[in-house]
Amino acid sequence: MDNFSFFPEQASTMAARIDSIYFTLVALSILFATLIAVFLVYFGIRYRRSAKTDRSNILHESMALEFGWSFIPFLMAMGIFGWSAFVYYDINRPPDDALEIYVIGKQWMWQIQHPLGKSEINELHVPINQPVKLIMTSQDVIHSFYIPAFRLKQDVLPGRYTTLWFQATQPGEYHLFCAEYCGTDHSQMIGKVVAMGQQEYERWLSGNVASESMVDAGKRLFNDNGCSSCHLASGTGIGPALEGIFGTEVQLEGGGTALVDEVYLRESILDPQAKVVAGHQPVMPSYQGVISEGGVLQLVAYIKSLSNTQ
Ligand code: HEC
Ligand SMILES: [Cu+2]
Repeated sequence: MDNFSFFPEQASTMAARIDSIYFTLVALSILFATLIAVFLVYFGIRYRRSAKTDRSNILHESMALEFGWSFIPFLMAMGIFGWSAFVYYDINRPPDDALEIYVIGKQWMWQIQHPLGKSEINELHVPINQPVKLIMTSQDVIHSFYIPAFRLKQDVLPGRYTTLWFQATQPGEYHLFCAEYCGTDHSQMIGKVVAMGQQEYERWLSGNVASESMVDAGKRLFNDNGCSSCHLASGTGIGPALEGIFGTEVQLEGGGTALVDEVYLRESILDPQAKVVAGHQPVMPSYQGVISEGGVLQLVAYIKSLSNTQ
């Protein structure tokens, strides 16, 4: 408990912005609670039954008062709404140049996969002063990825990808908690985020285990599972070519379009019949139960790499 604090240090670019909203709300609440309490006591004493206070000239209506106590709180509420919405918007828009790291939550641990192949359990190493985007999913129940020092928290859901982005500002080790009750050992589902300088991070990334990058692993799965026999780069196979599709809109059978993002790719692999590409037969087999969530992430990374032509 010695390193537990109610106000952890502010270690991300979002932290100070969120704290300002928080402290403003607390200050306003204290202000109004105090005002009401003081007037309550003051009037209670002043107009108590035995007091000889002047009770003539009772005020029955006042447009100015009505207007004032409706309009001023309204402005305050809208101000807080606008301010919070502004911050919320930024929290939900990862910058395009963010470093992408994949996270899988499972009972009861966090599995982290770095694009260049390094993977870790219950630890997340990130560089400071660079936006990092986490693409997260769960293998079983709902978890929640929570880093108090960054003031950020995002649910991690089975069957979906959610994202969380941040930019760490100081090197250090920070608590990582699962913030959604997820079963017996939920309280043990803890880890740490290690933020380090760019060079240290590079060194850490390239250190020991020369494992396969996510793209390479995805490419291997793509060949091993027969994807490559239907999805030919030439587009002449049974399935559509996957080159360059990421980030585009595809036409669907029966009208409509879909944006090709991580969620769409995952669905195309696990539930191919959910959205059938126009001009194709629904003949792709489902890989539900065949390829793990980790494998799907690697395939997604590989298919994304087919669209990186710069
Ligand atoms: C039997 C042939 C076949 C195999 C094997 C196959 N697919 Fe497909 N795939 C298709 C067809 C046909 C479509 C188009 C119809 C549809 O959307 O279901 C498709 C669609 C897709 C799409 C959507 C493409 C788009 O343009 O929107 C993706 C992504 C995809 N497959 C990935 C894979 C991956 C990854 C594998 C291997 C794990 C795989 N496929 C294995 C035939 C196949
Ligand atoms: Cu959990």
